[in-house]
Amino acid sequence: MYPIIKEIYQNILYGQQNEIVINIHSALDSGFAAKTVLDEGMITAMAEIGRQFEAGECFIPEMLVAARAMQVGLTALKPSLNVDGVKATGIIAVGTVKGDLHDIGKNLVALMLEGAGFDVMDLGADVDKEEFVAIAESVNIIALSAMLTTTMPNMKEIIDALTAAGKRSMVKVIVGGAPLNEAYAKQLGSDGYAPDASSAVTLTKSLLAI
Ligand code: B1M
Repeated sequence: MYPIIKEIYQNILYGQQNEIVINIHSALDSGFAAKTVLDEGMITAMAEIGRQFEAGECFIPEMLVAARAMQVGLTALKPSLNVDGVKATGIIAVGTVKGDLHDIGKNLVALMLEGAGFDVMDLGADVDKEEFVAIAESVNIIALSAMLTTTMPNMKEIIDALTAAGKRSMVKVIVGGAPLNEAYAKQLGSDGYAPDASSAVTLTKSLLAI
């Protein structure tokens, strides 16, 4: 790993919010692509925190501190993540399902969609199915995130609630999050699955035929 990328990685592990902003700017100024900074420095650090948590080597406070540094880093990186500069049209609602507080992946999806030119309505985390039903006719796509095996089934509840309200045909529903896969997404009755934020942009464009 390049030294500056390694520093960014460590800034997340140790929750260093000021340092991560400085190092991200310095990496971008030295010619590193935003995607390299994100994938190699930042996402790998979150995966390492997850590994440490699972192994009992760190606890909730450390995960929270890392998550805050990640969020600050994402904000610093945001202006550089607009990949192709082409303005896409469509309104996308994004939200993490009820019972789930993980919002970094969802925020990254929102950020990449915005970068691609979509209008994004960010409903936040721990979102009730009623809230998705309420906005269904105002958006083209609803993008759902779940990070816990226990909250994945809430995606089906949202899709069923849209059907019960007679709104399922008005909106596409796409899903993502670490515990999901293509087969589960099909089983839910969703319109598509994206394993990561850039795939979410590609999927959104293909569903809206852009
Ligand atoms: Co939590 N947590 N956590 N956590 N946490 C995980 C998810 C876990 C895998 C850690 C572990 O044990 N290894 C584990 C889940 C196990 C499981 O269910 N299989 C876990 C657990 C158990 C828990 C608690 C239950 C712990 C406890 O209390 N005992 C608790 C649950 C709280 C709740 O939600 N009710 C909890 C709490 C937390 C914190 C609050 C401390 C914090 C979250 C802070 C925040 O988000 N603001 C936290 C964190 C930080 C993590 C890990 C370490 C990192 C998650 C992350 O941000 N990754 C995570 C371990 C891991 O992921 N390896 C873990 C970086 C992010 C960029 O990736 O979110 O995967 P990710 O998003 C990706 C893709 O998944 C995809 O694109 C993104 C970008 O490429 N994607 C989508 C995501 N959403 C999408 C939507 C789409 C498309 C793609 O729409 C179409």
